[in-house]
Amino acid sequence: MADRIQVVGIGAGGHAKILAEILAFGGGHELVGFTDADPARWGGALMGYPILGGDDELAGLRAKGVRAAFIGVGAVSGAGTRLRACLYEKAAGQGFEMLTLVHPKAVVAPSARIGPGSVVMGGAVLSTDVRVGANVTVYAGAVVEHDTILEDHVHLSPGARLAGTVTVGEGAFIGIGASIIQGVSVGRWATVGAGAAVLHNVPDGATMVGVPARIVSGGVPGPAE
Ligand code: JB3
Repeated sequence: MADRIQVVGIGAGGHAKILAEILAFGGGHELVGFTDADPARWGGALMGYPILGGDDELAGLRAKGVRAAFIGVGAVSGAGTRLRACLYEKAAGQGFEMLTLVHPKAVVAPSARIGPGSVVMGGAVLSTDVRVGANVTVYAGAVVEHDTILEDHVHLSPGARLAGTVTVGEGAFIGIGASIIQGVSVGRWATVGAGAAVLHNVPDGATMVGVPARIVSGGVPGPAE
């Protein structure tokens, strides 16, 4: 089908597989393949789609008419959201349309807004007047309640639960099953650990873990138990 929009995925691991499947639900796109940083994988395939080479291939793909891209890396060990942000800025700067992908079994309120390059996976809920920036990942089963703001490059892991009017700052990473009560602000590039119960604001760049959550790095540590 010549009129389908050609797409490249950037990164060819576990996260990318999920996005390839979500893309296929829509039917209006053709995934031409992936780039990957690991030369050992070049010439191989993921989900039946070719791994075309490294990110140096992107400019040539764009010139050949590949119009759109998604960031296929999730939380590659140690790189977190910063690598995703860097890849997003690079691809957008090369003129790729950064695809917004929403799984058909996600629940998205009509008043919610989702920015370019952001992904909402199956079973996730975005409630009334939620605002999602660019290149945000909302993993399966995450619940984002009314008026909450997810700034650019935020990552919500599976089953994270955010009450109403929470703000999650640029690039923050929220771990699997973490809960954040209403009105709390999570700072830019902060980390909330798996299963944490966040009752107070998280400073920029800090890591908060536990129930109730306490700062363990990057801010003023909480009192010892
Ligand atoms: O836990 C869940 C539900 N998902 C995890 C996700 C959030 O993070 C998942 O289980 C993994 O822990 C992780 O997924 P990701 O980022 O896809 O990791 P992995 O499966 O290890 O694959 C990463 C791929 O990205 C590898 O093939 C790397 O070589 C490649 N990569 C790393 N840096 C890159 C770059 N590819 C490109 N194109 N450019 C890079 O800079």
